[in-house]
Amino acid sequence: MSYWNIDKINYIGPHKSLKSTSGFQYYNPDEVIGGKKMRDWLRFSVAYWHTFDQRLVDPFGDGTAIRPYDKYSDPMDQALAKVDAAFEFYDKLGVDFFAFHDRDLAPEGDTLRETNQNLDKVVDKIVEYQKTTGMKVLWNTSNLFNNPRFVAGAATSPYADIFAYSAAQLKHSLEIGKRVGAQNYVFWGGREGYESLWNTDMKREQEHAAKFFHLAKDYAKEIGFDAQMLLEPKPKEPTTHQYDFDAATTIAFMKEYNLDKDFKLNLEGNHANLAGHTYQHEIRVARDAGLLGSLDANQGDKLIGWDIDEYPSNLYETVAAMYEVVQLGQIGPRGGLNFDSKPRRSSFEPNDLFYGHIVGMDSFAAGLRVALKLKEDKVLENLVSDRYSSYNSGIGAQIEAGKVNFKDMEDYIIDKTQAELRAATHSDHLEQIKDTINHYIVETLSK
Ligand code: XUL
Ligand code: CO
Repeated sequence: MSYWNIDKINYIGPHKSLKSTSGFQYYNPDEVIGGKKMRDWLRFSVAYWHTFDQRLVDPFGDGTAIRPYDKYSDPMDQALAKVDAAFEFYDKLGVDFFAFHDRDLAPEGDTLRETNQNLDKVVDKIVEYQKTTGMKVLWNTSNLFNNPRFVAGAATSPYADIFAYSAAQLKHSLEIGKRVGAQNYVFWGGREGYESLWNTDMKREQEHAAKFFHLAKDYAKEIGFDAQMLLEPKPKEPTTHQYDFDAATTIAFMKEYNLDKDFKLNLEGNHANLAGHTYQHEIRVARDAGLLGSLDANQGDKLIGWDIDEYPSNLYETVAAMYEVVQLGQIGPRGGLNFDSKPRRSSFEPNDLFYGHIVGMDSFAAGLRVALKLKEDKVLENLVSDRYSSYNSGIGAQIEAGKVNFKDMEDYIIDKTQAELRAATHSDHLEQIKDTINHYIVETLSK
């Protein structure tokens, strides 16, 4: 039986049609560019929660989504049917990876024991599918935020029983990660933050979070689950203040609690925007720290201002993100682009899930093509190295080598005139840079 009324999505190449079709115009999975197949550069992943579970609710209304497994009213029957639908979806879309939370897959029981039993049945079915399809798990994670028990946090809950429950739930999720061969394991601390500082012992909560992460990585090692551990920053939503605010804050936390050897970052476009940053900024911060792990692909909307998780379509942003990736040579040691994205509430038909992934995958494939061309032509590389060239010799080289102190620099500079100092600076011609990038986007994609 077929769940999705659409043919397999193939690469059709650009210019066959200017109108979006059910095919990729830029994503050609086996084409080698920049020394690697596109599928290996991009490592696209489908997010189980947004694709198969999300009903397209918003704060003002019920879900509008029509899904092909809606006819199953028993939650376990539906959970098992969703696995069939999911694997047909992956095949038709032509992706190699998927990602999931424990709670995406199966309904909760009354006790954790019952919940784990439900989950194991669905995971059994997933493992069988993996054997025949070769589908890989980019990452799995534990949903420690949805149930009311997590009202005040999971690892940072003031209630010790909730910490213990979270640890036990996570334990099982790590075991599942091992069974499905997940390449990474993500922690997004949905409720790990505070609503108000008046009733919060912030230091104690952060120590508890660090303890939780240490216990998690120790248990993963103990059971031989060899995934790259990742923390996913987000500044707010759902709590007023999330502890893993952005890349820089999370890196400081990782260093303070000695987690930076075992953990890296999973960065998301819309989260970056909520923190007042660009996606490129967050990726650069992680790249510079050697801590880029993986990417959640989505975009926000400045006019809406909350976490709407739109499918990426903004080429300028995908070029900027892929520029960072191309400079690094990879997304992360085992990273990929996971579509933590959903259709708008008004795009409620099943095939909108395909159209969303098509625009997302093609936007990142286009971004990759442009970024590689910028790199090949050394457009920005030359510009940046020229901008700092005064450090290559003379006083600049002495500063970098630590050979001069404040007194030496005073001696060097004290009699230079206003005009001489002005001549030491140069216009950035930023408008020209942006014009050049526009040309690269248009030209690269019209070839
Ligand atoms: C929430 C979010 C999550 C994480 C995984 O904003 O991004 O879906 O990616 O829990
Ligand atoms: Co995410």
